[in-house]
Amino acid sequence: MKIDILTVLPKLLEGPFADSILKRAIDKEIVQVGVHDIRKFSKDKHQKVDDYAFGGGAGMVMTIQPIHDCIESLKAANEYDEIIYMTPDGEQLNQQISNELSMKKNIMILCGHYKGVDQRVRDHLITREISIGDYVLSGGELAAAVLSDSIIRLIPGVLNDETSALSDSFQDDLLAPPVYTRPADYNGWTVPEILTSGHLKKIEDWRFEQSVLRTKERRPDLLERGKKH
Ligand code: 6GU
Repeated sequence: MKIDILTVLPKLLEGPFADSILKRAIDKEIVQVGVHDIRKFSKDKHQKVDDYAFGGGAGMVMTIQPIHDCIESLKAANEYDEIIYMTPDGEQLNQQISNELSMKKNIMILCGHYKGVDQRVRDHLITREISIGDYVLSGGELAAAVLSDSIIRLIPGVLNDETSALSDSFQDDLLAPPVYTRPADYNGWTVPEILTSGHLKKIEDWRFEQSVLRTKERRPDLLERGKKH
């Protein structure tokens, strides 16, 4: 899979892919992540990528030309299943969307800045618009990193048994159960006895119970949606 991210602030996207699971996925060549600086495509003599909004009002708008040229240069080299625009007024990201996107071959992600991009980019070049929640970020870069992380970890071969995504919260509309590690007694704070009993079946049942309990307490809306329990 290839993920190409288009941004005016490429430095913001260095950190998230430089460590841990995402770095390993890139090193293993399971995913290729390209970060593309939109400014390099600007034909303006000062490499401008934004301009005042028609009709007035505060804030700058990202212009079409550099974005269009950047998208076209990538399209000339690869076929894309989706060209996603990160925007707070998009469809809200959830595990189902990440699952779906993790099965695609190539995706492009456009990060907005300032007051956003010229609407004609969204009308003519973008296939899907995604938000990561009801709050406003300064730009789409952190949201693009969140989206990429949630997708990449689901690609077969990225996680091993120990980090398996099957036991993640949300994967079956249930939150994950509590987890514990050594020591079994930390200054009188003990772990549930069942977990040190060695009874695998009982442990599995306990974990499922805890998952349901936790979901009922914290996210009853998930149980409504799942209608499984
Ligand atoms: Cl995708 N972009 C920005 N700028 N803010 C957001 C967002 C995206 N999702 C939630 N807030």
